[in-house]
Parts: sequence; C-alpha cells; structure tokens
Amino acid sequence: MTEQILTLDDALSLSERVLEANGFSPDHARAIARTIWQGQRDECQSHGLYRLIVCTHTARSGKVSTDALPDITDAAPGLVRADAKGAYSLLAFERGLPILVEKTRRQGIAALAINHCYHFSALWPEVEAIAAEGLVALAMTPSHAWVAPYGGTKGVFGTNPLAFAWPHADAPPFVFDFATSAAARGEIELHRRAGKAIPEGWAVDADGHPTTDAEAAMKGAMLTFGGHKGSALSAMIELMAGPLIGDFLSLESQAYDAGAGATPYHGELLIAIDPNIFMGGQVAHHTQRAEALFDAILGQGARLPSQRRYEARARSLASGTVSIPKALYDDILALI
Ligand code: NDP
Ligand code: PYC
Repeated sequence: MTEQILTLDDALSLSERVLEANGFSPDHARAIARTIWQGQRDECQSHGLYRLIVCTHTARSGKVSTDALPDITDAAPGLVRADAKGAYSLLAFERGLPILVEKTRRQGIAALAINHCYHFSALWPEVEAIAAEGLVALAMTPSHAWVAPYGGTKGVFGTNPLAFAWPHADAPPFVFDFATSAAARGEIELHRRAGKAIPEGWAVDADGHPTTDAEAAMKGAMLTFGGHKGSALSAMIELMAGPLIGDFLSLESQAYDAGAGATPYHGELLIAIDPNIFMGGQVAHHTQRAEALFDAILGQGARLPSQRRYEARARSLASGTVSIPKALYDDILALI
C-alpha cells in the first residue's frame, strides 16, 4: 500500500483546515484536530487522521453542532457536569478538566460527566491529561449498539471503551485504553477500506453466523472481548456513562442516529482520584509498592499497555513525521 508522509505540523494544520472547511468553529476545530493529531502521532490508525472522514460526515449530516460552547456546572462537591450541547466532546472535556482537578485535589475523588456530546475519540489523551496532574484516572463511554451481548447475536452495547491511567512522577503514566468489543469499530472500518478480512472472533453476520468479512460484520454484530466478562464490563459502562449521568444508552444513540451513520451521541464519565489523599501519610511507601508491580510485569519480559504507543510517539517526534495510506490522504484532501 502506498504511504503518504506528512510532517507533524502539516498533519495538525491539515486537520484544522478540513474541520474549519466543514463548518467547525476555530475552538472546536482546534480541540478535535489536536486529539486526532495525538492519535496519528501515537500510530493509533483507527483514531488518527482517518477520523477526519467520520467527523466531516457527521457535520455534513447536520447532526452535530459545529459551534456550541459547553455549559460547565458545579453540580455537587464531587461532580462537575459539562453539557456539550450537541457538539463534539473534546471542548467540553477541555473546559471541565480544571474544575475536575480542583475538586479531586480538595476531596480525594471527583467525577466529570460530559453530557449531550458526539464522541469519536480515543480515551487515552483524556486519562493522560488527568494523570499529568498527578491524579489516577478512569474514563468510559458508550457508542452505537453495534455489539452483541455474550450469548446473543444482535447489537445492544456500544464498543464501549474503558481507559485507566496511573501517574508516574518522572515518566509517562501507566495507561490502558481498550474497546470492550473484541476490536474497535474503527479497526473493522479500516479492514473494509483496505479490502482485508477481519480475524475470527470479532463479529457475526446479519444472520448471526461467524464472519471474517468486514462488510458483513458491519451489517451484523460485533462480539465482546473475553466472552461474558467483556459483556458484563460493557453493560457496566452503558449504566455508568448512560443512565447514571442522565444520558443515552448505545441503543438510544443508535435510534437517535436514525440511519445517518453519524458519530455516536451520548455521554462520557471520567473519575479522578488523588493518591496524595487516598494514600494517607504514606505516599512514598505505597508508590514504591506500585512500582514493584510494574517491575514484576516487565521482569518477565511482558510489556505494559501503552508501551507500543509511547514508542510510536517517540518515533514520530524524533522523525517529525507521520505516515498514512495515500488513499486515505487523497480522501482527506477531497473533504476541503
Ligand atoms: P487495542 O486492542 O489496540 O489496545 C488496547 C490496550 O491494550 C492498549 O492500551 C494497548 O497498548 C494494550 N495492549 C495491546 N497489546 C498489548 C500487549 N501485548 N501487552 C500489553 N498491553 C497491550 O485497542 P482497541 O482496538 O480496543 O481500542 C482502540 C482505541 O479505540 C482506544 O483508544 C479506544 O479509546 C478507542 N475507542 C473509542 C470509542 C469511542 O466510542 N470513542 C469506542 C471504541 C474504541 P498499546 O496502545 O501500547 O498497544
Ligand atoms: O472505533 O469503536 C470505535 C469507535 C466508536 C466511536 C468512536 N470510535
């Protein structure tokens, strides 16, 4: 496959240009472009520059507000609400974050509920931003009802990502961020674009039969990771980032979409914890015990989640470039 090399600066400015050309206000274009750029820099192909196609389609469908400014409310001592008012989630996160951090430092634990947002992004940039403040972070969100519950064959759950970050004083945080489906929907879309089969165990077709055909998978249902365990985690995410914060389930997001094929519309829940308060007077001792856990993992030759991503980040920053398929680059240019 022919590749197109872009400098990091060009990747960011191209993203902003595409978004602004499709009606996004400068504030939204900057917040969305930055997250897309971070994804491409870390070689997360499913949530990098490819997402410009998805965001543009969603804007052109008339579904998303391209300029609404979020309303930030101090809802309770442990809760800040950011109402995205039908826009993408990222500006709401950016504006809610300082209050989340301030509340967490004051009382040890706090949550940020983002409501009424379109959500396309990876969650690790958000948990990394919370960890950069020295806080432990957890984030989750539903999507569209593409994923069958364990034992079923029809979509009920979203691909429902769960992300966690544990801060380190002098190094990037320990982070994992995964869809609770066997793979992210974006991965299946990329397989379809490339005309490649998907691995077994990712999806069933519309008749409920296992399939490795990406097109058939998108018309059928995706499967959860880890069987009944991923299914239960996915249900938890529906509940915590749906009804608990007064927002849509993935089934409701899908119904609201009404066939437009837009980005899912729902809420997101982020929880932050201050180790300085939770660890009492023994921060150094407990932090050292946490480090022993990471050493025990690495000592066996196993790798930590995000290690691949941090290595990709270092590579991109050293070369000053990112690389995407030429066909994707051409499709992105056609959006302007
Ligand atoms: P992956 O399966 O690629 O990776 C999941 C996590 O596991 C990553 O933290 C990854 O680290 C880690 N990992 C992978 N292999 C190993 C290994 N061998 N040892 C240790 N850790 C490992 O992610 P998904 O396809 O499930 O999700 C991709 C992205 O899609 C996520 O960022 C997610 O937030 C996003 N997404 C967003 C949705 C939304 O609604 N907004 C919906 C669904 C997904 P590393 O990155 O270093 O490989
Ligand atoms: O890749 O599953 C996915 C996804 C859904 C919404 C944004 N990304």
